Amino acid sequence: MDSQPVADLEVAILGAGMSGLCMAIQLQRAGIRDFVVLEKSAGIGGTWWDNRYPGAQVDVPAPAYSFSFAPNPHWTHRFADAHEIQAYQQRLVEQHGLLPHIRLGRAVVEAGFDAEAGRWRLRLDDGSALSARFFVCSTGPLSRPRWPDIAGLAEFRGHLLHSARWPADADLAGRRVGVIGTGSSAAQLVPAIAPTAARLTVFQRTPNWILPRLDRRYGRLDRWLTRLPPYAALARQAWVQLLELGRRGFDEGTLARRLMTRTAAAHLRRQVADPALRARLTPTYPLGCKRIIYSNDYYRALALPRSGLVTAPIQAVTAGGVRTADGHEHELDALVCATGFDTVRPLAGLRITGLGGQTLDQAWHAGPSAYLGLTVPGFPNLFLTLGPNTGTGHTSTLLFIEPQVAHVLACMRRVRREGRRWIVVRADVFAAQDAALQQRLAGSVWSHCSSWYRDGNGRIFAIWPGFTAEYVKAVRRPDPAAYELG
Ligand code: N01
Repeated sequence: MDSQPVADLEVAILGAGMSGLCMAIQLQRAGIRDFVVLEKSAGIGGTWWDNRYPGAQVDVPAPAYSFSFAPNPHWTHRFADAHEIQAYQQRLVEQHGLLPHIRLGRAVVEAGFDAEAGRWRLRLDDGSALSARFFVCSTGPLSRPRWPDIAGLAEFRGHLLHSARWPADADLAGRRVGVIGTGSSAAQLVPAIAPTAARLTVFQRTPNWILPRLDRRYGRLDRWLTRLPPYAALARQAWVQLLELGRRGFDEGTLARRLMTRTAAAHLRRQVADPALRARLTPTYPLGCKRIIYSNDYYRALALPRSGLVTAPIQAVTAGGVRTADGHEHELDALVCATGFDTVRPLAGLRITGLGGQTLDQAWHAGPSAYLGLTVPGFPNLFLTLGPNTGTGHTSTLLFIEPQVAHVLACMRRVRREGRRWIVVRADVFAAQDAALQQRLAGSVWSHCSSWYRDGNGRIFAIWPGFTAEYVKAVRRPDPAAYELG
C-alpha cells in the first residue's frame, strides 16, 4: 500500500471498520473518489480485526449483519464468527476497489479545522500531514480497550491479555487461566478456552442476563438462495422486523419483556443444576439494562469440573495471580481481562480542534454528545458514524450505519452544490434534540445499573432509546434547517 503522505483531499475517513467502509463505498457510488481511509491497525475490519479472541462472534443474525447493498452468500452460520465477518469486510474492500484508498497502520494524532479554507488539517503519527474538506470519524464506541483499575495488575508475571487485543499465538491450553469480567466478550471466550485450560477461574463482579442463542448452520440451499437478490433482501428484512419486535423487551410492562425475562430465568434453571451457583448467577438488575448476552454454552462452561466462579471482590493482582477480598490467593498462569472498552472517551488520543480553537474534549466536558449522533456544534464538516447515543441493544448496528452515511453524504453534497466552504449543525437544534433524548432516557431500563452505556455521572450517552425505524427516519435525510453553512 502507498506509504507516501497524501495532500489535499475531499474526504478523510478515520477507521476501516464497518462504518468507515460503508462511508467509502457510498462516496464512490456518489462519484467522490478523492478520499482516504486511515486505519490505525494493521488490517481491515475495525472491531472485527481487534476482537479475535477465541469464540468471538456477532450476536445478531448474519443476514441483518450484512449491508443492504451487499448480501453475503458465504455465511456458514446464522451467527457469524469474527473471521467470517472480517472476510466479508475484506471482500467489500476488494469488490469496491477500496484498497488504493486505505492506509493501514496510520493513526491521526491531531485534526484542526481551518475556517478560512474550509478544510480539516490532519497530522498523522508518522509525521505526515494531509488536508481534507470533510473529516468522518468512523471509530465507533468499542475501539479503545479498557484495562481494569485493579492494584497490582502491572506486577502479574504470567501472561496478561485483553479480549480486545488477542495475540494470534496465545495458547492457553494446559494453563491455569483467570478471566476478569462477565460481559459479552467473556461469555464468548470462556466456553472457548474452558475445555482445554488446566483450570479456569472466572471473576464475576456482576452477573448478567443470558438468553439462548438460536443458531443454525447455513447449508448449500441457504447459500444458493442468498445469491438471489430478492431472497437475500427478503431474508434480511424478515430479520430486521423480528429484531425490531425485540425492542419492546426494554419497556416495562410489555409482553416481550415478560417473555424475555422468563426465557432467561428458564435458561439459567435448565443449564445450572446447582442452586447455590444459580443464585450467584442471577442478576439483581432489570433485564436489558446491561447488554443482553446470547449464549448456549457459557453456563455449561462454568459447570465443568475444572472451572470455578469467584464472586468475592478482587482485592489485588499479585505476581502469581489474583487475591480476593475473602483472603483467597488464586494462582494463575494467564490472566484475561475481558473488561470492555473506554466508551466515555471514544476519540481520546486524537486532538480535534473546531471553530474558535475549541477542542472536542472541551465540547464534551460533560460527556460525548452529538446531533443524532452525527454532528457537533462548532465542528464544521466533521461527521461521526456510530457516534454518541446511536448504540443499540436489540438489533444490528449496520441498520444505523447506512442512514448515517446517507445523512453525511447529503450534507457533503449540499456544501458542494451551494458552493460553500462548510456545514455545521445549529447549536440550538442540537441542544433541543439532546435534551429531548436525555429526558426520554431518564427512568428508562438503562438507568437502573452501571454499564458502558453510561458515564460516571450516570448520563446515558451511548444508546439510542427508540426503535430503529424511528432513528432511520430522523437521520436518512438531513433537515436543512438543522444546519448552517459558511
Ligand atoms: O465489555 P463489558 P465486553 N473488576 O463492558 C467487568 C460488544 N460485544 O467486552 O458489570 C472486576 O460489557 C465488568 O463488570 P461490571 C457488546 O456491545 C459484542 O464484554 O462492570 N470486573 C463486566 O463484567 C458489548 O456490550 C459482542 O460489574 C470488572 C466486564 O468487565 C460490548 O462489546 C461480543 C472490572 C466488562 O463488560 C462490550 O462487551 C463482544 C474490575 N475492575 C462484545 N472492570 C457480540 O456478540 C470491568 N469489569 C456482537
